[in-house]
Amino acid sequence: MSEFFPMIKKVCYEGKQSKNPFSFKYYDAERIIDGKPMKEHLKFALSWWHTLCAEGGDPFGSGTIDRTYGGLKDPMKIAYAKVDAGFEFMSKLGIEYFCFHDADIAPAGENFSQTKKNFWEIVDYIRSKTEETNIKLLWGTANCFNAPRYMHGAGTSCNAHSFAYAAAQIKNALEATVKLGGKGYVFWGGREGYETLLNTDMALELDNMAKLMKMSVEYGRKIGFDGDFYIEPKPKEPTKHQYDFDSATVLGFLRKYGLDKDFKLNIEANHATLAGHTFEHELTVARINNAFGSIDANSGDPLLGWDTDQFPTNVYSATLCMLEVIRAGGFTNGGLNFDAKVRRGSFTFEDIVHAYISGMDTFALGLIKAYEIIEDGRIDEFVKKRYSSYNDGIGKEIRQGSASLESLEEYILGNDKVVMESGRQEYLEAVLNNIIFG
Ligand code: XUL
Ligand code: CO
Repeated sequence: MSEFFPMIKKVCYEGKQSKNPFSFKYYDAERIIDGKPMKEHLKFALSWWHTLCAEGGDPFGSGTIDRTYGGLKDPMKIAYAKVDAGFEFMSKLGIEYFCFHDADIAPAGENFSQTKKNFWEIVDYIRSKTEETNIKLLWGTANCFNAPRYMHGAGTSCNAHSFAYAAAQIKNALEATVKLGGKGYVFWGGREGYETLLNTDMALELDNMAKLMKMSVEYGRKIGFDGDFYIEPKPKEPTKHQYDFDSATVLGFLRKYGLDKDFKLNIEANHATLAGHTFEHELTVARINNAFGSIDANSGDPLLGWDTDQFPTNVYSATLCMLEVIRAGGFTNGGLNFDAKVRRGSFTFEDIVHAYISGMDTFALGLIKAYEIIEDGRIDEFVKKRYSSYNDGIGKEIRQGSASLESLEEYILGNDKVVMESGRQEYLEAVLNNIIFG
């Protein structure tokens, strides 16, 4: 079997003073933080599609990255090579999880039954690899957005035949998720939205999407899937309006259709940016609604308005993200999937190694700094104090639900001078800097 990443043996933690590019500076997998090794706090996962398949094409140019694994021509041989390369890479970096779309792991055949055969042949091969290693599936999904049959959507298509095809794909992807021991199954509505309301029956489309999700839950539970279903919010791209716009929109949808018991959210950093939110906003909305599930860790570019899926290197953002993860009680079935790809000009296998090391170190630092914020206590203490007027008196009555408009008017008639306090944003930002750089 060929070695695809000969530049590395095992990537180890060497500490921040190390200049070895093939070492972790902050990610020390076994270091115990708050009773758990770092690797369990972070649960890093490799994204099959970007890491093993992405060829660097963009709207203005074709691929720059050779993903033929040594010039292979037969798509099935390439699919096998991806498994070998993926497992070699994960073993060398100490990554214990991966995520896939059905379409990334095996090529489509001439008809559905051939596609299915190809898919299961590779799933079996992946399974043999998971048995030889400690690498597991984090989540699986079906790609119901690429093929022309999904031009009008999949679950929200105007064409029932497209809907049925998506259902058939999801059935197999779910079975594979179970077979590979995955505890998550993602719905990302890649074409679930509309371009113009002039040709769209929004009510029917949303009802149908919910039906597809219900069928998936029913089938998943029947075949022994006891993990979480996730929706991954994204506001635009590819359609002008995506139904899964952001966390709040998705929560409304899940509740309307009674799907909120089985579904949680898979929050992606750059999707939050595209929705006009911060990453931590989306995570907070998920957490306070008990819907925090998993994370697609990447970043966008503030100067570009599309989904650039870059590797995350922003320590501020990773810190605020990990603070939310800790507040949510940590990952259970979810983890940190690097839904990120190297830039078009970074076309060598070595670039993938640098990208993952940098992403993993960024989140390791984020985890360390998030715990420092908690231990420091200044920020939490400030927030607690900021709302202390709700601890007693009229505030307590409001909080407990015993106040009414009449009782509050009565109160105001006797106390109409409202004393205000500063929100101290600049002070809190200085505290954050002090902790991150201190
Ligand atoms: C697309 C995206 C997907 C999902 C899974 O923007 O993020 O790769 O993570 O379909
Ligand atoms: Co994603």
